[in-house]
Amino acid sequence: MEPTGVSTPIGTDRLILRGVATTMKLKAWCPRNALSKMWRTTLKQAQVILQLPDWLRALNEQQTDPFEDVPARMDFVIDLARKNIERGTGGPFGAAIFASDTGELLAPGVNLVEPAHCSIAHAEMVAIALAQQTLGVFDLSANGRTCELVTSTEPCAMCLGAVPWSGVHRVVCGARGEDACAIGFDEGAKPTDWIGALGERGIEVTRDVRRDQARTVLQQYHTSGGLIYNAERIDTHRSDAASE
Ligand code: AZG
Ligand code: ZN
Repeated sequence: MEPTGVSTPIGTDRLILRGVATTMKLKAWCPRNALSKMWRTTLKQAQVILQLPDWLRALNEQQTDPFEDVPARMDFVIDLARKNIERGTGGPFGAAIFASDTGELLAPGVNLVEPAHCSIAHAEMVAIALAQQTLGVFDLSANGRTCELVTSTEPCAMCLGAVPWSGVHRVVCGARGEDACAIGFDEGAKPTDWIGALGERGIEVTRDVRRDQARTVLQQYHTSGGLIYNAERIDTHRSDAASE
């Protein structure tokens, strides 16, 4: 069935948001320069689809047993990261949302930045959004649920920002941000005491679970020539920028 709007719960394999833009050149009224040709972006047929790779959809359907403990949950997301690079379906990051008490897998996520042409499609964001779509809530703590985000590499600045609004009660991390930076990823500026800041909001952080294994996947990606897809920036603070 074709999507008709925002936030339609459709299962754990696909996330549809509004907003595919078409860019076209058209004549438009421009207040400063009178009528001029300019690029305008329209939002007709607006949708963004983040779809899990086929292998992960299949794996998710088979995966019915709960994950009893934290190391088992971490092994699962590290395996997602490894498979994501081996199958060529995205960057070296895996994540998942689990029900903390039962260990039920609520939604997996892998990094889809490159295949989805979407800079926000980090593994953690995909897992959070899919869990919310599946449960039909924007807050994973709704209905008394206690959920945790387990991620093969600790959250970057963007994903860290998303955590308090997701409703998770705990974040479990494998590799450290510095391990991702060591192979060239830009993980953004995080508060020095980001763990304390989450703690003040009642969100516990557990670090370094299977760190060596998680770091090995990052290094495997690097040595196999995987794309390090940081944005190219124009440095507006350069002293010579104005003269160019
Ligand atoms: C990333 N860091 C994490 N933790 N997860 C992703 O999906 C990333 N993509 N780039 N840096
Ligand atoms: Zn991120």
